[in-house]
Amino acid sequence: MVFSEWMAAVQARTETVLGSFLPGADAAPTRLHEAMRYAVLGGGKRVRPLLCHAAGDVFGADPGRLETLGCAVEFIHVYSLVHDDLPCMDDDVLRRGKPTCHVEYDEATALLVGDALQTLAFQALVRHGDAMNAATLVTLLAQAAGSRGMAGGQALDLAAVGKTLTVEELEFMHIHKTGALIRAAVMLGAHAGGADDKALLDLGHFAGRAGLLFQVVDDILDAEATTVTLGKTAGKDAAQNKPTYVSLLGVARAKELAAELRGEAKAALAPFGDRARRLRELTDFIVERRF
Ligand code: GRG
Repeated sequence: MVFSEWMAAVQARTETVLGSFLPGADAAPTRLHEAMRYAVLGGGKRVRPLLCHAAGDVFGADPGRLETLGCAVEFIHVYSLVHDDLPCMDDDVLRRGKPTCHVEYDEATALLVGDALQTLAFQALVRHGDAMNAATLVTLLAQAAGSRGMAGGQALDLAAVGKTLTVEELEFMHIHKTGALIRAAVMLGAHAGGADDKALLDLGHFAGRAGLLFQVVDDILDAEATTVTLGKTAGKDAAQNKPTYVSLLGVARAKELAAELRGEAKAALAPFGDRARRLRELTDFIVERRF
């Protein structure tokens, strides 16, 4: 199957499984459930579920299991987007080409949507787990989403507004804010396939490079793409005086850095040979995406 067909199939299946985990919009409390479905369904590239599937494929993991693990990470991701868009954080009105959750509903509902999606993620995560494995999976995702992962990265991001960071400080922030969840997606897929310690180490290295690559490309797109193409407000970083790879290095050097990270990510996949084909293709997709 060519990459575009594989990607479309995983995205479609992810949409179905996400929908099956979400309470129906007619179930009480209807406004909250409707808002959860609004935030999760019908948009997004589903990069994290794709990474989870691609990592699991390296070890022949059960696709049904990868579906639920990928959805668990996607629920955390969507919660982070909903909260990030709130006026007290990034204060945005457009996400995935439609009004942000708090604009379409209200701030309190958006806050609860994030809360409820976070707990739903863990419900999804343990659907297939036996007792011990479930503990491993829960620990992995909780650490990635928590104060030593994504939430901590977001705290650093908020504190960095208007400041000049060094490239090392920027990297530290993004390893947590964006990278931690990307890493979790890869590692959960690998765990589902029973990867051994050496393989987990190699994939962890890949995931670290891929997470930074994702962020560097995100910064370039924010500077170069339009709001219509992105489906979210373009030029936001500069407008908010946020340190980014583009503001620190300039577009040309940021593009060189992306090329270096792409090479390093793929080099980390060498031990897996052709079994890591989808991870290589996804690395290219992360660079070549238009939104
Ligand atoms: C609120 C705890 C908390 C964390 C928020 C991830 C995040 C932290 C904020 C999102 C803001 C942002 C633009 C982050 C940069 C990278 C990123 C996560 C972009 C959005 O991810 P995509 O491109 O989005 O995968 P889609 O819509 O395709 O799922």
